[in-house]
Amino acid sequence: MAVTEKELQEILEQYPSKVQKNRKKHILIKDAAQMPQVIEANTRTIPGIITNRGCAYAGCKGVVLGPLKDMVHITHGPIGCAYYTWATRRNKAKSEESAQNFINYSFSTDMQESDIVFGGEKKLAKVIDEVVDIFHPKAITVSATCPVGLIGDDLGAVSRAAEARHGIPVLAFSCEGYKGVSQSAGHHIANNILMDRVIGASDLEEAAGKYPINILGEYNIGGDSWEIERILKEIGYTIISVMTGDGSYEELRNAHVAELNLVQCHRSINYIAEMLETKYGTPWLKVNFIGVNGTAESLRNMAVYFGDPALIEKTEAVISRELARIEPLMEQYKKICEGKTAFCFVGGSRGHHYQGLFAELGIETILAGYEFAHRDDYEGRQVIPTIKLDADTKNIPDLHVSADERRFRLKLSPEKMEELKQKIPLSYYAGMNIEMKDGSIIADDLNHFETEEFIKILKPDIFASGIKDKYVVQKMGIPAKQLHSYDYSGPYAGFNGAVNFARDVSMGFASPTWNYIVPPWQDEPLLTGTVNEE
Ligand code: CFM
Ligand code: HCA
Repeated sequence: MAVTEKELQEILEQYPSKVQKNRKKHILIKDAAQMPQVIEANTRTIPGIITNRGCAYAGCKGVVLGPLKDMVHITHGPIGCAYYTWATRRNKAKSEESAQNFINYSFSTDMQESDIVFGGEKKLAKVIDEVVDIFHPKAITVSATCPVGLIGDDLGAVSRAAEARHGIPVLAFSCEGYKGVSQSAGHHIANNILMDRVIGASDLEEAAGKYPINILGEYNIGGDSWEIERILKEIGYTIISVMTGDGSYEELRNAHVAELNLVQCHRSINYIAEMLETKYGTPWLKVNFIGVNGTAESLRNMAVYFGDPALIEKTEAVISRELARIEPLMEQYKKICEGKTAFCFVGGSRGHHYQGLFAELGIETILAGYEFAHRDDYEGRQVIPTIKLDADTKNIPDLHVSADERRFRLKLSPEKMEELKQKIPLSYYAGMNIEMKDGSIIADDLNHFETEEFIKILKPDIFASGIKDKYVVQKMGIPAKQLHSYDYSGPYAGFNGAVNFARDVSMGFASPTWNYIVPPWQDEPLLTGTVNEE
């Protein structure tokens, strides 16, 4: 099933003309002949439209800071904001018996009407004092919600005074929900302050183990990071820090000693990847540990980067052993999944990352999109291959490309790019538009109206999205899989994750439940018009 230009136009025509003009720029039918196809992204949602997007506070406190387990994260605002970011994302964390872990707590100033009228600064200072008294954390974060910005509470001043009182870092994040156009603004705010105050703050000069790496943009949803770490540790990597899944303040302080930064979710953390490269010269490599092929390819690229024959050999050994183990299982699920179609709409990277895993099961993604990604996530980005710098000159050996040129990778001439491509494997960041099949739909900031319209036309076999639209679509008779929280399941990353995903998706297809639901299009006409009796 595909959507024709005419059908797309019919959906859009139901909007007032101004909205129609706007939404048209956010939806594409993939056509390789027209590449590069431009899509509008990272712009404000039209008021009144039901979007799936979150806010800057959700992106800062909920996404990037929340998983750091040994810090107390205080929400300065009404209780609903703290509640919304309390464990629903399923970012798991565990600690040794003696280490601090506040992951199960939700801390909030519980702002009331009187605080809005008279100001909430005193209340915030009191909450910080109570937190220090009761929990003795190493560090605290304070995140702003919408009303804080509106009434002008000075989070920075309160936090600085608390730092002086207690002698621990109290980091203030001005991530008022309304900032920017989505949670993406919050990622950036969190990235900047973590880089400024935490990352690289320790005196450590060298990593204790071989092949030291950081894993950026991996949040341990449903245990993903634990599966990725299992594989990497077995190959012989030393994981300095994970940002920020099951991560900690202590680990982040050592992040500067890593020799390579892996970037799993590019959208939420590319700012830190870039800043680490500028400040410490640590290159970054885009990886994708979702899907069997994605995982194997990422492992191979990492091994090439370090270039050690023993590491390359061990990588291949682990890959072959894992493949031999999981392939029969994947094959068994493939029998159920083969030939099916998926609708895949998630935040800022999963809408793309999961397509490979679907394809491995024989499922074609016919519509995909991001809630809040930027244009480079759709259109791809030219990234210079990640390669180790010469220790003395800090240049790339034999390639006449200086560290600075590599840093400002987009400024390289096409000739130099070509020269690089010929000599070393290319680690570019291919966007969604490049990889999807012709005829498929690519939609940015899809809303609930459009979701229902596309579902009616495409009738996909599985709907992969989030909590906000899952149930509407399930009631239309289509199995839904949450790709944010994994619906209480996981991990879905790495080799074991691929099998878990295959099992869950197959269960969705095999369940007899769907036969009891009559989708609306079975007893309602899709198109209205008069029938010619002749
Ligand atoms: Fe990155 Fe994420 Fe995502 Fe994201 Fe998110 Fe998430 Fe997501 Mo929900 S950091 S962009 S802001 S991969 S919380 S773990 S699932 S929307 S696609
Ligand atoms: C967020 C978090 C979220 C929401 C998930 C959903 C997550 O955007 O604030 O809408 O189902 O992954 O928990 O993206």
